[in-house]
Amino acid sequence: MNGIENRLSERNTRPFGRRIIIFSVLLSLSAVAVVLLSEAVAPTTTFYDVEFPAGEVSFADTVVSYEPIIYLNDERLPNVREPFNNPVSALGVPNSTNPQHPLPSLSARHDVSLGLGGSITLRFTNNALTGSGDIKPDLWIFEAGEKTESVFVEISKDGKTWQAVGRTDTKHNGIDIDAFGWGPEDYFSYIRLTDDPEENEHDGVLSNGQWIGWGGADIDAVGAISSVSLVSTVSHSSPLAMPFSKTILWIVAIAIAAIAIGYAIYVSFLKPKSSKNDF
Ligand SMILES: [Ca+2]
Ligand SMILES: [Ca+2]
Ligand SMILES: [Ca+2]
Repeated sequence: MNGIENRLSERNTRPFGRRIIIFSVLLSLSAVAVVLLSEAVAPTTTFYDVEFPAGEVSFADTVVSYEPIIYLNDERLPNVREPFNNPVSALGVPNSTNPQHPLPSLSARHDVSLGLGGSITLRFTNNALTGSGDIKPDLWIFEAGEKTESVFVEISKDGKTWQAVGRTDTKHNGIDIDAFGWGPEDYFSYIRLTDDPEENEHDGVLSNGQWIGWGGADIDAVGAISSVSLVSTVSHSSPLAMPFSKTILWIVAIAIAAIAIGYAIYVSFLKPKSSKNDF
């Protein structure tokens, strides 16, 4: 009998060790799945009442070129000056103005001036602009200041071939790319904004010896409301956040979590009481 008991004991001991390992692996996989999901299903972010379903990833990531048009204005000073000639200010989420204080102190400004007729080209690297399939705006230009200074908007898939998608104005900071024949199957990584020189803009405003305005549109941020995340910063056409990929990810995550929870319940409550030999 002792031989049989020993064999039973051995058999119970080994599975318990394996169970611990299996349970740990399942828990780890669940954690990985949750992290992947949190990446794939980013929380909606709202700026100035404009919703960005993909969150902060929606905004432009790098500067391709900055070509301001700079000249001496009536005060014999450059119409675009430091620190409003730093194109990096146009990247990331809006951070230069707020709805209550459209013109905060200069030290709180983080926007870049184009100068009359100047332009800036930005690139989305961890996301791409796409269409919504309807008339809702897909792109939003955050322009600093009390009133929007107009820019012409062009978008590109490869940074070489450009497509005009309209112009912003005082009432419209949003651009609907579906209206120009594009849709949810199109992915754009580049955007070029060119100040409309015909608009009745100032070329720099001096008040009581203090500069309070700069020439042309002042770009704070550029965000894709209709945005897809990209697997690679190199690829322009491999969106991870396709509905199909998300669904698969959800199914895998839920399945792993269910197995882990089921196993925990089994080990804790349903396992035969002989398990005390396991220790
Ligand atoms: Ca981005
Ligand atoms: Ca649209
Ligand atoms: Ca900014």
